[in-house]
Amino acid sequence: MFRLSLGFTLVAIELVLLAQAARVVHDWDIGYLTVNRDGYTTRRAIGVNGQLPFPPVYATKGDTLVINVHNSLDLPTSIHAHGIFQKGTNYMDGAGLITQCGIPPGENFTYEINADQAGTFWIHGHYSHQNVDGLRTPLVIYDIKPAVLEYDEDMLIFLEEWYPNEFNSRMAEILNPLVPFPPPPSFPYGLINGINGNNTAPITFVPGGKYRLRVINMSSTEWFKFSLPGHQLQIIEADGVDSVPHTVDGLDLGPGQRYSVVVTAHDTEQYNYQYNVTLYANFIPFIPGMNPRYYLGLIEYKPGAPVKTLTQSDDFLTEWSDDVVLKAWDQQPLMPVDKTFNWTTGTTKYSNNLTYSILDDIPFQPPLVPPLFSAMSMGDLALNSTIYGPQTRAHVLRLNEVVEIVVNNPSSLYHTMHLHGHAFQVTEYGPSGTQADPNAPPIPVRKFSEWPMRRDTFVVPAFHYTKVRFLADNPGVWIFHCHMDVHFAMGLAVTFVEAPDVLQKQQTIPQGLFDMCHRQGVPTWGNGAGNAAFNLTGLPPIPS
Ligand SMILES: *[C@@H]1O[C@H](CO)[C@@H](O)[C@H](O)[C@H]1NC(C)=O
Ligand SMILES: *[C@@H]1O[C@H](CO)[C@@H](O)[C@H](O)[C@H]1NC(C)=O
Ligand SMILES: *[C@@H]1O[C@H](CO)[C@@H](O)[C@H](O)[C@H]1NC(C)=O
Ligand SMILES: *[C@@H]1O[C@H](CO)[C@@H](O)[C@H](O)[C@H]1NC(C)=O
Ligand SMILES: *[C@@H]1O[C@H](CO)[C@@H](O)[C@H](O)[C@H]1NC(C)=O
Ligand SMILES: *[C@@H]1O[C@H](CO)[C@@H](O)[C@H](O)[C@H]1NC(C)=O
Ligand SMILES: *[C@@H]1O[C@H](CO)[C@@H](O)[C@H](O)[C@H]1NC(C)=O
Ligand SMILES: *[C@@H]1O[C@H](CO)[C@@H](O)[C@H](O)[C@H]1NC(C)=O
Ligand SMILES: [Cu+2]
Repeated sequence: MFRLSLGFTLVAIELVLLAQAARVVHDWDIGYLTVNRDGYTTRRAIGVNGQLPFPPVYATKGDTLVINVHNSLDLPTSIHAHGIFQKGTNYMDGAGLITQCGIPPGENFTYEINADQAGTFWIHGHYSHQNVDGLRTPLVIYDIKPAVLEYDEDMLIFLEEWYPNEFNSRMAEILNPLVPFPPPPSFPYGLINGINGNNTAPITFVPGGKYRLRVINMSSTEWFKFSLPGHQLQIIEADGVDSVPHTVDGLDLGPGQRYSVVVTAHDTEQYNYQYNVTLYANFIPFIPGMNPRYYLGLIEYKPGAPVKTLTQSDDFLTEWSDDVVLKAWDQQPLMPVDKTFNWTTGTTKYSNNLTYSILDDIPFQPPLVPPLFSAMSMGDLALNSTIYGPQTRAHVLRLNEVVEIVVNNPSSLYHTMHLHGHAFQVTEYGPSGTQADPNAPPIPVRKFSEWPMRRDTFVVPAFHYTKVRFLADNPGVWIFHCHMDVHFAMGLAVTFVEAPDVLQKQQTIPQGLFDMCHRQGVPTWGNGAGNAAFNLTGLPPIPS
């Protein structure tokens, strides 16, 4: 386990840490290696400095994270700190082809990321879905003030799915017009803290101890449930936002989501217990031994003590982690809406026989010029969304307007939506479309009660809509995309261009980012096609 002993001396620590805002430096040589992670398949993967998993990154609020990336791959790469707002540093967001060109093979780029927020985050590749092949790691930023609940130890539990083949070959199969959609699943195995889920080392509990478990879903497609039968989980954080403590039996995490829970150990060391990680796909049928997959790990009070096995029903979801039940610890009230987007997701085969996913009428594709460079170079025209090119799905926002998004999902697929640079107030879930099973119980409308919880990644379950709001207080270009990489690759994304007029005055893109584009022949001036004004000649045609 990865752990840090905190003790009860948080106030003293706070004083020391304030005086010591540090530069936390990591050198990452990102390259291919051949590994067997799940105990079944040996395959090529993406690791760092010759190893996988990447080591977790730890910092303290106020620090600057310095990640010096050397790209030893044969394709461009980039890294994104998921959940970090990048206020004033949009160009460090790492969104490939949105805020930067990729780092070319053989070259270096140094990310400087301000750790202005505390909580549980992760860093992952954001170019060509390299995250799915291994380029992902937890990012924990310790707070300088006491947590919502006291605890003795801080532990990380990061969950990943691991496929037998590389993302691009799986994607080629999914997009192959000759393979019916959806293709037969190549169901992955589950990794817990970077290794085969059934081989993960026991978690040690001391009687009466209190433990903060930071559970991170770094998956790309599959979902996870996490529970610790015989113990209760008190949620105190979701996606880097503190919550009013809320007790649940288990967590249900979508790709990209994180929770911190505080668990109080039993008073005796009479028994050991098991935690249960379930990896499942809700969009394909039950397949015995495959979907779902279960992993049981030991909670060890005393080596050799009998294990108290407690089976739990699949229905613990009645007490699952639910965004509209959680309340924000800072008691921020619901923000009044200025602008609403009401979008409906869809996945269909187009006339070119390829399957695309859409959020907003047209499948997203990056334009020729990364839209951050268009926003910075086009003067007043940057306020007109047309210049970014239709497939960028750019929506220009005014500074400080409150935007409501309704994502309707009238299908049996699930989506997990993530916006860079922001956390949403999650306000409502309800029914969308007609459920495939006529005997299924009707889906109720569920609304927040007070102080809507904020998080940077929310789920839109099958046949549901989800409503969220965010404040456009972060000038920059921010992609809003499904965090299920297959859907993102098929086009399920839009781009928010937030206050480009303010952005132009406030920020300067470092020279290294211009150089990176130029060396790849990508223009850093002009509209989405690298031309003046509204001339978009040169962009690929929109699929129809
Ligand atoms: C490039 O990055 C690697 C790994 O992060 C580092 O070891 C090397 O010193 C860097 N080279 C330069 C020229 O910055
Ligand atoms: C993890 O994320 C994946 C992909 O977004 C999602 O399908 C899965 O449900 C998530 N699991 C958990 C436990 O949240
Ligand atoms: C993990 O171990 C449990 C308990 O022994 C077993 O039921 C389960 O099938 C194993 N999971 C995998 C994926 O091998
Ligand atoms: C593990 O949890 C799943 C629900 O996610 C449940 O179906 C399964 O029975 C549990 N396994 C055990 C041994 O409790
Ligand atoms: C969104 O639009 C659909 C029709 O396209 C409509 O049925 C639904 O009520 C709208 N939702 C909201 C919240 O406006
Ligand atoms: C799409 O597939 C159909 C059926 O296989 C075929 O008739 C048609 O020519 C294909 N269209 C294109 C653009 O390839
Ligand atoms: C953006 O430019 C287009 C093309 O010139 C024009 O039709 C449209 O009215 C402009 N939109 C705004 C909001 O100015
Ligand atoms: C539009 O851009 C294309 C490609 O850069 C260029 O060839 C063409 O002359 C431009 N058209 C106009 C009217 O400027
Ligand atoms: Cu999706």
